[in-house]
Amino acid sequence: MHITRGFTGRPRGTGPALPPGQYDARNNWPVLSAEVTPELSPAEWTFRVDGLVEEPRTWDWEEAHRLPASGYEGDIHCVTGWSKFGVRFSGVSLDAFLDVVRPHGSATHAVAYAHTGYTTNLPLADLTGGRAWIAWEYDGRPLAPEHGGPARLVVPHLYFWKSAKWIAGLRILDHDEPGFWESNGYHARGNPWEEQRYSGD
Ligand SMILES: Nc1nc2c(c(=O)[nH]1)N[C@H]1C(S)=C(S)[C@@H](COP(=O)(O)O)O[C@H]1N2
Ligand SMILES: [Mo]
Repeated sequence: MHITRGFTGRPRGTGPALPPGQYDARNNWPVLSAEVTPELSPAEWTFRVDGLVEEPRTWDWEEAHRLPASGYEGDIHCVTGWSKFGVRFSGVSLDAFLDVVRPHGSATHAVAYAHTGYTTNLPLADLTGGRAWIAWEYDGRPLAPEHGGPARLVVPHLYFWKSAKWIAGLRILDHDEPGFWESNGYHARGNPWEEQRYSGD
């Protein structure tokens, strides 16, 4: 399996680094959900990519697992202030899904949506280049339902609200369209290193 190691601005040999205004959650992994955790089995889970693409497509659990395995080992940062060092997610790189559907040249953004209705917007450039995953394992075990299992989006270089739990799909667009938190005052992109917490930051 291909593992990308995060190098989120961490100076070599000095141990983990925190983005501005963040603290180390250590062994804690807080659960942050706007919704009630859904009962969603792998057999019921699907992932769809449509919008401005050549071939819109839906993958079920088995089909998604036939794509090349890929994962992320590194840090995650929540806008409420906690960061977690050295987490390990595995699944499939979003590049593998996007290679199949082939976004149009005019595509610039995406809205990720969950099986529960949660939405979040991202520039397409933040979802490509081996920086975003559909993940179903955490630390080598099935992802817990409260953390987005059976599968969630993981975009670790942005604040973790972009990493939609219970991911259902991506709509590819030629413009930016605010999702749930972004419509409620949060930043359109959410880069923790530039402390893009709220719109206007
Ligand atoms: N579907 C869904 N995904 C979501 C959220 C949510 O409320 N619903 N919260 C976001 C926020 S604010 C964060 S910090 C992370 C939290 O993930 P965790 O609960 O696994 O720590 O999920 C993100 N993805
Ligand atoms: Mo968050």
